[in-house]
Amino acid sequence: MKPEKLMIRGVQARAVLVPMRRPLATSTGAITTAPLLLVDLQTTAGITGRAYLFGINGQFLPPIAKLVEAMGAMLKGDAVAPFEIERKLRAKHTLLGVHNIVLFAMAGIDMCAWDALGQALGQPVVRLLGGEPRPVLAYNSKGLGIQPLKALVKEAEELVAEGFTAVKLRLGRPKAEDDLAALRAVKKAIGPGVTLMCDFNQGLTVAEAIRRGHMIDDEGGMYWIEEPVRADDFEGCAKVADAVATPIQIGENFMGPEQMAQAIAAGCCDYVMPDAQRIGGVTGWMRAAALAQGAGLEMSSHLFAEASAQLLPVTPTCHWLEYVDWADPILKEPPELRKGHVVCPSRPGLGMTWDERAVKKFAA
Ligand code: SMN
Ligand code: MG
Repeated sequence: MKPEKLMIRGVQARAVLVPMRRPLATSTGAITTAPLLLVDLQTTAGITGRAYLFGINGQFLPPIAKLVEAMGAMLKGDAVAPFEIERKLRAKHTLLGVHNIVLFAMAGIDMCAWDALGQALGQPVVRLLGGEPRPVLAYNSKGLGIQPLKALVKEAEELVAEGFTAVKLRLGRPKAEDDLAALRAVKKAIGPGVTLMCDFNQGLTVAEAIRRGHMIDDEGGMYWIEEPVRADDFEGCAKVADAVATPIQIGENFMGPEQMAQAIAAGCCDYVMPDAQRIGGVTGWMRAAALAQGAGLEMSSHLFAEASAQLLPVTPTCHWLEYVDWADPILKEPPELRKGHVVCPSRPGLGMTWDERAVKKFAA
């Protein structure tokens, strides 16, 4: 099939609330179900491009769905050409602001468009981008939320037993010494051979982040400290990165490559981890990957294991894939794991098809 024949017929969005096997408590609250928006982009050739968005909270899904569908109507009859789609949607939303949920909706459509192109060419997205499918090193990020130590230790052992060589612990308890106790308990449970990251989910002030950062430095053995302060406080985060020896990781809240460029210019982190939805889909990711390459910063992914498995192999400073299984129940073929890696499938497109029975069951 010639991709130039591929035109957009319409876009639909369906909300699902998928139960999580391991609820996740962060410093900003607990997530017990995965609120996903399933986006289907229909083309004239009968191919449907598919992607999902993560809504954080089920109540946020309807407004994102409305935006996705409004954008779909603007694109009716246009070619499935991600750069052209991006140009048009950015122009149409300039005065509203290409930010936050506008950007999420655009990213959903972008990922669908790349998926449809991959299906039309019979190739996985990684090959469309010039790469080859290969397994990507992953950390198990499904749990280790803020919870009592006994449950934390048990979960740490279970997550490592799934074959991973790295796990991520959520921190940001009211008292620093309670974070330290959690860190020590998990470190002891996983042993010295397993890499440990931690994530404060923006929970600290700059002064407190420096204090807890020094505590973590003194303790030793922490691979990165993620989002210690408010996500858009690049100046504050730069102070933390200067003061603390443990590498600072941010990026899941970069709103497009433009904001990532600002963060890099502020010198506020040692590593970056864009999120396929916030960075602007496949298109935004590739631009972010060039920024990370230029700055010499290792780049990891945030959530979206399926799309990230296609994107990290073509990321010059490829670092870690964040693995969660939250979309597994609604996927016919969930990501395959191999020795602590996520396999990049060679199925066409992003390789996701919905399990319609499960979609019906979990419909919001
Ligand atoms: C996170 C973000 C959003 C939802 C769940 C968890 C967390 C992470 O910051 O990095 O995994
Ligand atoms: Mg995080």
